[in-house]
Amino acid sequence: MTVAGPTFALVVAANRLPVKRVVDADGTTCWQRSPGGLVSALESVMRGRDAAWVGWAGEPGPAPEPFVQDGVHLHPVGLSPSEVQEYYEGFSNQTLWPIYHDVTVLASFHRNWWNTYRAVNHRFAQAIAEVAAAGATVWVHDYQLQLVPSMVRTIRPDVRIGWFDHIPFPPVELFGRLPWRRALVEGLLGADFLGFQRAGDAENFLRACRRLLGMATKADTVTFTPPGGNASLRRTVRVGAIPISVDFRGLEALSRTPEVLARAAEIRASLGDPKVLMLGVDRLDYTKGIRHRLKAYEELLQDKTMAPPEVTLMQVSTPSRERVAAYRQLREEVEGTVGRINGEYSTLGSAAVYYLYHFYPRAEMAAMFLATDVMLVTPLRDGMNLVAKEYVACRHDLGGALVLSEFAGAWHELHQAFICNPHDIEGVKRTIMRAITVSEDERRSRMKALRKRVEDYDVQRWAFRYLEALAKAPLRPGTPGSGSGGQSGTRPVAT
Ligand code: GDG
Repeated sequence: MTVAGPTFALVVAANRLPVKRVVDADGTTCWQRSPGGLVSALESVMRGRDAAWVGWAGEPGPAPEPFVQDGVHLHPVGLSPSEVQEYYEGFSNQTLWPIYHDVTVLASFHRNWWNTYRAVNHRFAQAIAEVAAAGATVWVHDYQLQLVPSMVRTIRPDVRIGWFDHIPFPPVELFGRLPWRRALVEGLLGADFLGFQRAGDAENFLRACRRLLGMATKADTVTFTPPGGNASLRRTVRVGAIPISVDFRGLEALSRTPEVLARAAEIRASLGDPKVLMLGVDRLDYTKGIRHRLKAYEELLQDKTMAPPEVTLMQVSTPSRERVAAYRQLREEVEGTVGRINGEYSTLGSAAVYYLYHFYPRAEMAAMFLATDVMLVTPLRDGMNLVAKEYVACRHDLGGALVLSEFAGAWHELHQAFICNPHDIEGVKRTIMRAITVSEDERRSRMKALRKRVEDYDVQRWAFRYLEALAKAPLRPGTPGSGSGGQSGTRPVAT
């Protein structure tokens, strides 16, 4: 293979580049940092490294020329309109996303979507192979690119390959429904290390290897011979839970700025200085439990347990996947419910729900977090949920309370939150009331403990732990004799 352009020691690949193109009033275009959990997480990790990011620029059509933004080489992959529809909106978001989130809505299976998913994954693999330096580290992200690890390994056996799953990995009973389950598992097993948000996700993956493909697993490793390969190609892949986090110091510093502090006070004042301000911030996605949250709130208003202007709810819903029918339907339902609640319970000058279907700058988000008494994070299923950690990182005043679903990955670290099962509406109501009425001492000591966890384990630590695990795989970091060399002679560690 000829390598034409520059190459890099670290190559990150994700469906989307961390930027989007914006057109100014005078017609000039520029690239702006774009929203999303992955972008928030990786931004601080890539700055200052010899690194490239491979991804789709977000618009159908030929790939723009590679360019450099904030010191990172960005290498766009082009997708045609039909590929956007079949690979992204179709297979990724209407087949995999529902299956990986406990079939919160039904999944659709189409063979042409799968064929396009495979073709696009192959294009990503080729782009990665072009920009990876000899012996580079390649870090592939998320469910849209599950075939990329084995495709890269075929083209570039010299590189070290990791994959990180930002969303849950489903139980074998759900994963097994996919007609392409074998190809997906084999695609992932091209990696040296597979990282998941929760131990349960890693276990689900190992179970899929064993139960669906008859592979041998031992502790946190799976050993197998690649399809069509002979015994000499036998490989061992390690899996592990390395939960993602947030830029604690950056968020804390932002939320201490005089501008953000002043804006937080201004937000409260503009809402009529309620006694209790509650907040939800989510991509408008059916996995986030927005309907369940609104139902619990509506019942609390109905019961007369609370009423505006003393209490109000601000719901920020960031536009997401608007071309997928389930998302359009969700928007209609949420907006219908908000309209009904406001019609019934708002009074002149004080709304029961402030519903905001917008994307806000980071500083505005920090001000909203600071202004809030009770943060509602109630997903039905969520890989992690960065909003929960961001809220905690911004509360340097030890104010506020976090209501958190036990189905968010974040629950596994943030036990001092007010925990609820979003399906249990009575339970959600009780948890909200507890978060509102708990003593100040208890609320502050809970927030202190939450902040300690996120401060000790921030996004930089996450990236360090991930890259260390990738360098040592299939051995564990810290195992005597573990190195970052190839596979020969390495053995899985027993735990
Ligand atoms: C996936 C997994 C996992 C939202 N609205 C605005 C805004 N945001 C930011 C939040 C947060 C991010 O977007 C959303 O991250 P989440 O983690 O909540 O959710 P997903 O987008 O579903 O992310 C998830 C994540 O990947 C990372 O692994 O945690 O489980 O589903 O950072 O703050 N940011 C700004 N304005 C907004 O209006 N600036």
